[in-house]
Amino acid sequence: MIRKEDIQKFTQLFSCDRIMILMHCRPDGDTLGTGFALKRLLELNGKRVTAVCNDEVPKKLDFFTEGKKNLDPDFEPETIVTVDTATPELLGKKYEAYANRVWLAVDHHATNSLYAENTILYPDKSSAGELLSDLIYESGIIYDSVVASCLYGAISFDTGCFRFSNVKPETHLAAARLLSFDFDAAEMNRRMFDLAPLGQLKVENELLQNAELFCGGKAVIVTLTLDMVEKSGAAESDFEGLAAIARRIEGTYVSATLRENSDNSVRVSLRSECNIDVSVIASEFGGGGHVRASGCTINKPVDEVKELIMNSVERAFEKSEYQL
Ligand SMILES: [Mn+2]
Repeated sequence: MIRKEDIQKFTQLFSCDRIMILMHCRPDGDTLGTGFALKRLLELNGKRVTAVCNDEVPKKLDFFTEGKKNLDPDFEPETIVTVDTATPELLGKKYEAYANRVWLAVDHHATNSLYAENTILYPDKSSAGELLSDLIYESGIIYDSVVASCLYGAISFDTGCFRFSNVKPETHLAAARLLSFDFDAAEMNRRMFDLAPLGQLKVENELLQNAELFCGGKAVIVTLTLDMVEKSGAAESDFEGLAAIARRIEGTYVSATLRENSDNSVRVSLRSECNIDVSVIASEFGGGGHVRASGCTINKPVDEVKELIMNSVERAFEKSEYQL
């Protein structure tokens, strides 16, 4: 259920104009799907809308943007909205400066720093897509199959195709409503979860070759170096879903996926399949996220980062009576 005051805030957006929708950097399916669903919905209501993002749209997600790679503003906005973006930093260098002008944030991250003038925040929702879908439904606003397909894609992305523990009965109810519109959900899921360039599949294979178990086999760490990316011939953006690979290893409860960036920092993605809260580990290094999925960026060489993360995960296991 959506709170009354949030419905009010949301419907107030329809009396605004020249709206800029900001999505988080390194865009994923949730921020893109939610952003473009909202763009379409506002346009159906006669608004001028521009949807922007600091980084390029990954090829496998460009069906959300009708093939558009670079999302730059079309005009100077009057009203600014963010979707799926917990902190100003996540807007990226180009758009960080807009953070103090955000009128509305629509988000599902418990770590949202409340930087916006108004925040519609539901940490129980699987995705920003599910939240926006509920907002639209409970506001009684008419929408079309484009809005529905974008929202469905957003929910599917953040739930790993409805397989993660963030899926609730309400998630399926929202998806069911969206599926009553005419769009090809199966093809969308195939693009997001099955298809990959050969170069990427080869790198994923290599990633498993360097997998290292620790904490007595209960945790695993894998590393993607710049060298591996270069040799693969695949695009940078092809490697967004890597965190899903290590967590498949049987017997492990926590996984860490390290990715070397070109500025010598290392992006760390953490996943937990037990009661260990990986957002605590990520926040030790200035990051954040969810209990079972979080991340941080560390400005140190990859070997040092590996040791830091392994120590931190080990401490987390020592502290908690972990259970599935
Ligand atoms: Mn999300």
